[in-house]
Amino acid sequence: MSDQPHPQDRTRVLIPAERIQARIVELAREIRADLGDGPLTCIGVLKGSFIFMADLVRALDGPVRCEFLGVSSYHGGTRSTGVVRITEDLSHPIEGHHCLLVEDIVDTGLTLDYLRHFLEGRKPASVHTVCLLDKPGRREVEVAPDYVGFTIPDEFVVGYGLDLGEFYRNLPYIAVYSP
Ligand code: PRP
Ligand code: 7HP
Repeated sequence: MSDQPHPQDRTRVLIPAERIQARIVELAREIRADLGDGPLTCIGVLKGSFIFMADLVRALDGPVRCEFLGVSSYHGGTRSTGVVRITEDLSHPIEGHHCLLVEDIVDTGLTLDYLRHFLEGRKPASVHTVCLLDKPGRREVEVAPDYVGFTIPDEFVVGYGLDLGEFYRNLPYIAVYSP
């Protein structure tokens, strides 16, 4: 017997893979329409955004740099610890760059709020934010991502990069997890 969770046991599909892909194409168009076709530094927030980042940058036309920030605040559970920890810094300076912070989900908003200030301290030309999923019902700080893929209810979700205890990130869809 394996101790690995079986996705079908505890999950139900909320957003199928095809809807995610279609929405990402729309988001990429919106972002370029607003921000222009110049160089854009996309900053993926690890680990959760790695799949969204990979699909979004391939949908974006024009010159794109890819950077990553390692961040953790959930430490494996279903509740934010409220303490945002940077585990991996950017690999290059972003001074003067137009930046797009790429998040998988905005929940309490603590991570996005922290990272926005963190990046602004590096003197970029601009910082915009995009998240695939927004759970506005759970905000603890007032933050509003500039671009949102899907607004979702207050349920714990997994898949498409999002985890529970490091499992489920590989699901190609977003699913609600019920314990
Ligand atoms: C998740 C997610 C966001 C953050 C959002 O990261 O990827 O970065 O939580 O939550 P918040 O709005 O309540 O701050 P997590 O700490 O689970 O790390 P992970 O990306 O490595 O899974
Ligand atoms: C973080 C996070 N990780 C996975 N699923 C959720 O619903 C989450 N909210 N915040």
